[in-house]
Amino acid sequence: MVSSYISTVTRRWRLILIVICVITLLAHTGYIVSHSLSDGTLAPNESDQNTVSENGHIEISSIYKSPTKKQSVLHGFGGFSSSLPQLQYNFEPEPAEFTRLRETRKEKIRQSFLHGWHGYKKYAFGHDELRPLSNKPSNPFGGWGATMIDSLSTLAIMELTEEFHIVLPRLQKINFRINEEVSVFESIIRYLGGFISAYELSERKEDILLQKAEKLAVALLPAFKTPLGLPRHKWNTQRKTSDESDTLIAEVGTVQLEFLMLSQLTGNALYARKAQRITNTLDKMGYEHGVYIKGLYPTIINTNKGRFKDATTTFGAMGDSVFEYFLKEYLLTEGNIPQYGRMYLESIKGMKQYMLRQVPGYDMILLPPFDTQHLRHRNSMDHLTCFVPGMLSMGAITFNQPEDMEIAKGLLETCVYMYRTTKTGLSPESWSISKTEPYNPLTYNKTAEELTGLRDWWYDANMTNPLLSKKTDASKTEMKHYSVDYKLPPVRERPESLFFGDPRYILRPETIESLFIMYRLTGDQKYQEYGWEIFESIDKWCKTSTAFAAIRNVDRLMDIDDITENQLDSMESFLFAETFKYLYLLFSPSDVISLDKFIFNTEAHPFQRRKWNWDKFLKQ
Ligand code: DMJ
Repeated sequence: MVSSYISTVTRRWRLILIVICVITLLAHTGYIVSHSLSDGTLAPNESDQNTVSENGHIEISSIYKSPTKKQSVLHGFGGFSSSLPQLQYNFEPEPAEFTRLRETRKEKIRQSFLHGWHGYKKYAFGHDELRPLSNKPSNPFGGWGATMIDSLSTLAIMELTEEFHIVLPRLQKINFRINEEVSVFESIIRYLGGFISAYELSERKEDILLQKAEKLAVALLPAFKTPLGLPRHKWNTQRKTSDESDTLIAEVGTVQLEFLMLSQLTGNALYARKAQRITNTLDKMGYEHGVYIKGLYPTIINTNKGRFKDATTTFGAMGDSVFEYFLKEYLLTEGNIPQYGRMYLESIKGMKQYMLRQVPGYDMILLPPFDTQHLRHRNSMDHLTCFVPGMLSMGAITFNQPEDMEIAKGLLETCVYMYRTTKTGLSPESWSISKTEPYNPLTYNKTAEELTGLRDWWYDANMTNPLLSKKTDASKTEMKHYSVDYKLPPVRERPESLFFGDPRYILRPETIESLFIMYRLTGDQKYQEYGWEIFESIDKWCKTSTAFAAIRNVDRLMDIDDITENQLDSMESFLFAETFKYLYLLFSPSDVISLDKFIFNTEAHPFQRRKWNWDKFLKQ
């Protein structure tokens, strides 16, 4: 009895020992990996190790390997180094006094973010938005808590860990099946992008974030069941219906990053393939679909026919992020799918050839909407277009197109000018300049005297080229790096032909986004200083007793006591997702969310760049 008992026990122990040995062996060979890696490290040579099963599911175990070195997730994957050209400037070590200034500014931005966040938590937690004057909640995005979810990646970046964890238990309650039409685009960029980014920034520890991301994607997928896979504009996730068959080019071209990421993280290739189908559809479009100029997609598209209903291309409202995503898909996938880079370059070529305008005598470049059928430009530009300088500058380095960097700088000067020239220091939603001419690098940013001088010099062999003499224009100042008493040049008088179309400032981020990117790419302190001025104006004019409000008219100077009269009872969630995040990063050390390690979705949710066999995965 006793001996048989002992031998049973011994056998059991042997079995346990064998199991332990097998587990250890598998862990060493990289076969066992959990979702909760401590530092989010992706094995440096993982691109050779992915396996895709027949049903399109990737073996998750083959994607991640045990980390070798503990590193903050804000610095990216330990082993990842891109094989594409380096984007960020090689920053020199900062002098201590500059670090103090930068950190003080960063902390002020964080405090302002917290002011708004606490107001939202107190009066509207779990709702989409807080109305910052009446302190009532509002729910324009399905009521799933847009501000709460849009804020997650910013909370992680600002290292507000406790606040981040306050949100997580609320996520369980969200039901994505509701009898209401929601915007497919907004749900993808704010919610899906927000969940995925937060999951990564939680070091892939908080599985609830990935689960919610997938649940939302599954609820939205039926909206993609159209003849060419183009998603509907709005979708009722309960009834699985939509009242509209037309949508916008930005809306069909702004799902790719999120769906590629979701597939990569879940191992389910379905999402990435849905996204790729849209990209392939766009890629094949020509005259018969209403595309008159290669790469310049018009705005309104019918999802049943896959044909455009107008001929106007814009890099602003309704068009913007389709162009942004071509480049970012290329960066996310490490150039593994050349199609993305080609489509980006085709669009930029068309834009440069047809759409850019310059303002005589100023360093401003305008990018107005353009009628691709009749080759006619408009005079207007909107704030949304101000993401373009950031995109173009990254594309300039990625594809070695130095001219694009100059254009990016000129466009950014226009966007910044719209802030600096108003009474509040905030930019209007849109503006128009009637006196412009086609952009020409030979005459761009030359004063009337310089141009006359050039003409005279051309005819007079004894004269010296006036451009070789010293520039006096204040805007053409030298690049500075770490000055603690930097003075921006005074703003120039408005050209007579400049008018504000929509004088509101609705807390938009695009100019700050471009300032952040341009600063990280050039190291030019001017961009930080511009950003600081904008932050001070937001803090002065938009702050309410509980949060931040949009502004009715940026060119109205109010007595500081009557400030609310010029405020609107609205605070979009992108204030937390984008505006404060880009400001904070503008004053963070340059290796925090480095652009060589991360790309941002269009709602500023960072995704880690990675090496992976995307092409093989999509072909399965
Ligand atoms: C954001 O929701 C996104 O950036 C989107 O691409 C367009 N604009 C708003 C912020 O202005």
